[in-house]
Amino acid sequence: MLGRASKRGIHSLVTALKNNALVDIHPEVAEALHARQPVVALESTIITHGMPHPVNLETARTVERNVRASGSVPATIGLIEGRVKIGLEPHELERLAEGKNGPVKLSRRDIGAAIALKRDGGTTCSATLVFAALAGIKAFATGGLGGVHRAGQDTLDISADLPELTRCPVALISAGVKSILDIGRTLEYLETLGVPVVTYGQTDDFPAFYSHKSGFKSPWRVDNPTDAARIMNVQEQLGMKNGVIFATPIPTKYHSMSEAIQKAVEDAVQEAEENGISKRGKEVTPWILKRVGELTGGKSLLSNVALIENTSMIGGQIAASYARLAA
Ligand code: PSU
Ligand code: MN
Repeated sequence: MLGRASKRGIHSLVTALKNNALVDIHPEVAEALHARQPVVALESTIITHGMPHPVNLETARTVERNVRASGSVPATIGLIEGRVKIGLEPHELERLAEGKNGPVKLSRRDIGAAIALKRDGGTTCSATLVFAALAGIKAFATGGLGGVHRAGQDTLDISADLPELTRCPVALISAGVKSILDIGRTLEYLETLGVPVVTYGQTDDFPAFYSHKSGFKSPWRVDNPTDAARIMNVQEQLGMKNGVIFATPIPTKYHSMSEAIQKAVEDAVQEAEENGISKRGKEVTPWILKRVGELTGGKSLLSNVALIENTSMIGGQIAASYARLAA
């Protein structure tokens, strides 16, 4: 149950954000939050750095439609000329997708600078979580969460997405983490951080993005939106400030492709190591994704689109269930 004080809190926060010089909440999103209707945040790095044009734009639109179809309001988050947009207008979505103004990839550390220097930007999971939490949005659907990179124990390349989930009480719905990462260490690190990991349907395994199986078990599993929403609700009632990961396996139709894609992932990761790309910080993930796309003749992109179409649908259902529970 949301106490009266926290309901008032959301109302005044929405009003404050509407008047804030830095953040624009789309009127439809502000209205939904005010009325405590379900809202699903969507990230924009997948648009600016994760997929080629025009597939990125088509996918961003489809994902918004899926959220609507499941009874929630979509809020794609991004930076336009230094203003944070919680809910993008169609022309803003196009601008980010076309990359006209050189959008940067934003994690938490980049937020202050990118706003101050009036940049366009795509928000990664970490930056999207920051703004979703700020606006009081409870669910966020994406494709793949970042994680501990291979040899991350030496390079310390661990995505800012992981610690962000300790600070933001938001449910993140993704198809797990990509097998370009060290999945075992990613799960260990999430345990250390105290971030709950829950597989949503299909399997007890923690899914590996292009594949429904990683060989690692998730600590928890649910099979419907109501149970997912109840986990969120318990954390909320206890005043816990961390989020929760609902790891949603790619649809069965795409399982048969996963082996070929996995082979390409291994090749791309090796190339990245040999060419020194694996030392180039935030460029690593986009580079490997692009290379896997080339090596699979576009198959990985098809899978990527399918899995985010799925997580957006399920994210919408979970947000709708949560809104009913919290009412
Ligand atoms: N997974 C994808 N496409 C993406 C990303 C992940 O399939 O574009 C993005 C997400 O925004 C994620 C970010 O938060 O990559 C992680 O980047 P890094 O590994 O640099 O932390
Ligand atoms: Mn990194």
